[in-house]
Amino acid sequence: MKKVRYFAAACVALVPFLVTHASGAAPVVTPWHLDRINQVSLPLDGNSSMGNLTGAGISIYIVDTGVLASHEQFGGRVVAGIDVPTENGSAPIVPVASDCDGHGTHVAGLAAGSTVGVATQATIVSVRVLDCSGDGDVADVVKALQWVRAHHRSGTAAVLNLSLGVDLGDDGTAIDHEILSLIDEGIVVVVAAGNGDASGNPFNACSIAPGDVARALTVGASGSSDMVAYYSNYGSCVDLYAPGGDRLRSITSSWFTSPTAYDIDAGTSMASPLVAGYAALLAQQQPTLCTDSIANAIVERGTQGVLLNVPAGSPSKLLNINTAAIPPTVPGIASNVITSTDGNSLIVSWDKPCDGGSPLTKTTVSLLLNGKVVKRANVDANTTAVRFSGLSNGRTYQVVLKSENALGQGIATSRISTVPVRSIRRGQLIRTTLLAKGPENLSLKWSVSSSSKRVCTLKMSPTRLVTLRTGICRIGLRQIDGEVPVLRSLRIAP
Ligand SMILES: [Ca+2]
Ligand SMILES: [Ca+2]
Repeated sequence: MKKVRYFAAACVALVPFLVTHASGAAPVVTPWHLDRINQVSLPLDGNSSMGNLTGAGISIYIVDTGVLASHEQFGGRVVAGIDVPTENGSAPIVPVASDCDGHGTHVAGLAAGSTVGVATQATIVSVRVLDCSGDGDVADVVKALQWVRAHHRSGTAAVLNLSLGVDLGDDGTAIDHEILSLIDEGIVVVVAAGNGDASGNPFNACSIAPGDVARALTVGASGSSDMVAYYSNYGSCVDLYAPGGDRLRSITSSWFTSPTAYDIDAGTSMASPLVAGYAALLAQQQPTLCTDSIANAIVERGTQGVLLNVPAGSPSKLLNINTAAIPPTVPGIASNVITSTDGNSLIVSWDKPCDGGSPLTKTTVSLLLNGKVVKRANVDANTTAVRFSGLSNGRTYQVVLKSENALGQGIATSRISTVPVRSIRRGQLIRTTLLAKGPENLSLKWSVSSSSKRVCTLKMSPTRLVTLRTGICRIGLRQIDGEVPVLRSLRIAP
């Protein structure tokens, strides 16, 4: 057994969860890992069909060593996302976010390869956090996950796979924090449970990040005879098992050495992307579902009682591809809530939440001052901005949003502090940051609206500036995918 352990410059170990590796295996027509998960019990029936769903239109973010985009399994479906090691200057590779290790290409193949993967038409977004030696550190993973959050278009279903992890004590909570915000943002997050310690002894998956995140799908590994794999971490943080291979039979998938290369690996790294592929199928079928609905359905549908040697405290559930419709729920919570000031008004804008599978009927926006609701607006499902007028200059308010569908009211957002209400005088020079406020860690960019008619001019090069009436300007703020923040001063022209 070859145990691969990677060390970051900061002496924090980020471990791709892979236990064995052998190259040169030929592609197989019916991989056992796919054959197994579309049926309830052994023996294998030789059928690996996933039905009519393919994951088409759904992005799966593969946070790993990169992905060989030209591999025949991907048919041009790989999008180069962020490449943190190259950005850090440590290991430039061409093309960007390609793979010089192999792990990420193998994992991506299992999630979305055309014959070795589950979601055969999903889009793969390569998010490279580990370099050619498989080294990476927590800060790089955090940076990559923040990039994913900005890149993801709110309100569209997506999936993220992390076949790596770190001890919670090695600043793993920093990764957990980002994972939770991705789930809130509408991304189904699937993570590997891990392959035990340096000596190969499995341990409780609750002691690694992000395997310990309850709302993530944490996946253990099983072998070809349905035995829980000898290396697989265990415990209550494991949600379900999926084929990851063992000493008898490993998992065949795409490899980075050429567009026609394959290899066999075993590990929870291989089990996790099978679940990610399944999540993409469900997301394609019901793209407005909230992420927790998809995650819960995947766990509930796991086949109970077929696994052997299940460790005490671990669930006896094996991945089972079941594409029945998922019942609708109440809506999720709005994201990207932005507040901007306009004279004695506040403008609140947001991105629509997941509707839970039943159309939104209304959104209620409450404005609070000193903890008391002072104004409330009920708007229809398609409205994503409201104006509150007649407010007190210099005061900071709070907003709370809650959406509703036929099943009832969703959970309210937390109380979000607004910018202070501020009158803008002609000729005043003011920093744009004082006029509007968006979510933390998100990039904000400004541009000038063509309707500004030179009433408002910008000193630097920021955003959308819309004339409200002569001499007074309204600021519109929009998050731009992957852009660097541009927050400058603007001048309100006479
Ligand atoms: Ca089968
Ligand atoms: Ca979980």
